[in-house]
Amino acid sequence: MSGLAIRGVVEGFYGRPWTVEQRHDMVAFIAEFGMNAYVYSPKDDPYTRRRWREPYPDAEAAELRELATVAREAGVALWYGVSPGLSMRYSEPGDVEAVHAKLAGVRALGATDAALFLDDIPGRLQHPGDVAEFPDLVAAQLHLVGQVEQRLATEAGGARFAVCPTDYWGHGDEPYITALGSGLADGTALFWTGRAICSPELTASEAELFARSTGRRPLYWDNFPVNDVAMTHELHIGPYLGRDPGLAGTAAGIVANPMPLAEASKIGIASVADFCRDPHAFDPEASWEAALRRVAGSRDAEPFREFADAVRGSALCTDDAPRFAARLERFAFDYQFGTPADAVADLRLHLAHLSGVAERMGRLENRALAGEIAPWVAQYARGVEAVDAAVAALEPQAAGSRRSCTARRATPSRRGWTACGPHGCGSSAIWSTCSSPT
Ligand code: 14T
Repeated sequence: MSGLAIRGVVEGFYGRPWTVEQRHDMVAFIAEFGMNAYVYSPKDDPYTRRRWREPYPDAEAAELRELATVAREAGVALWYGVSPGLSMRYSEPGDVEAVHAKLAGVRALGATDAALFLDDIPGRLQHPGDVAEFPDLVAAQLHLVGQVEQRLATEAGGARFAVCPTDYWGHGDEPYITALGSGLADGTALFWTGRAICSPELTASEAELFARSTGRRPLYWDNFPVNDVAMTHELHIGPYLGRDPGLAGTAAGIVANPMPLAEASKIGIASVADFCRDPHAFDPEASWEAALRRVAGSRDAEPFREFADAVRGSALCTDDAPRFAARLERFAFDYQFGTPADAVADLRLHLAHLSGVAERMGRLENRALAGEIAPWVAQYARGVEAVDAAVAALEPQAAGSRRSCTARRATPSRRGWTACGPHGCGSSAIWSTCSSPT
């Protein structure tokens, strides 16, 4: 079964854009995973959006040229997306010309393909001249798109072109997207994020509906593993779930929008690449485990896997810490129906192990990864500590429920009970035979 035609990454998040080094490294990484597209359009590169009319100053131009070279050598197409929508006057020939000029400028720097990003702008025409000239936003946008299509055809023969709509998510048959899609040239691609901005699922039947109404297969802009805007407190290193293998025959491609954290994003990106290469063979959990190993390195793979278990959550994955949840479930059962003191001691041993995992995350071989995940590791360590404190508080009661300890319960000293716990006796095996007075 063949994979998706366009598969790659869109540097399209809000927040600090990646550095030149991170981009070069990412191009190599995605090429290794068989991806073929790097869409360049960081929301906070001033020259893509706020100051879209201005050409790149020399230093930034040199960086883009270098990126184009690195991409070309890796066999990755470099798409450049310009986002003029915040200040664009569709009725002004000068503004339309400025869009052409911007795209011609980056093409001269080596960008192979072009995109027009009309996302996250007002949903209605704002400038009086536009309101006077066009019946609605979509008519104005089609006027612009049509001219860009023509210019690219005459000036940049082989360049592909993609449009990101203003309404970029939903069912796919809403009036706006239907009108926009129907007005595009046949070869123009249309981005879509699915049923939501961050879609838990992308299905073949939704893609088919989109294709019927817009005249083209969706080019998915998959908002995974991105964690910008309202998600900055989340670290998205979980598995790539909910993508229908039927997309193989119904989508034009998928580009993943990552986190500003370039290194940690590689985990999600590797799985998006695995999916795109062969959607029917894709196994989310196996791909995820392989990605964790590839990014953390084999020396740290096991502890990193354990940390990552507690950080699986995203729009795609609501099952946040399945292994730990199962461990707590077992504890609850053992505490109630087994030997409470053993249950407490066993869990505390495991928690001690997890706090070792947290400590280990600070010493990862992949230093960039260690740096990026540090705030979440600190939170993880605090969580482990909090659970341990809660479980430790059960110790007197747990010990009290054991016949061998009842004698001592009559005259407990605080220190005595504590000494009987895992910090004192050391293990549940010792605990169960412990009878020494303290
Ligand atoms: F163009 C799109 F397909 C798209 O997703 N645009 C942005 C994107 O740059 C951003 O990284 C992503 C994830 O936050 O979502 C879009 O941006 C938003 C979405 C919101 F719901 C910005 C603000 C929002 F309130």
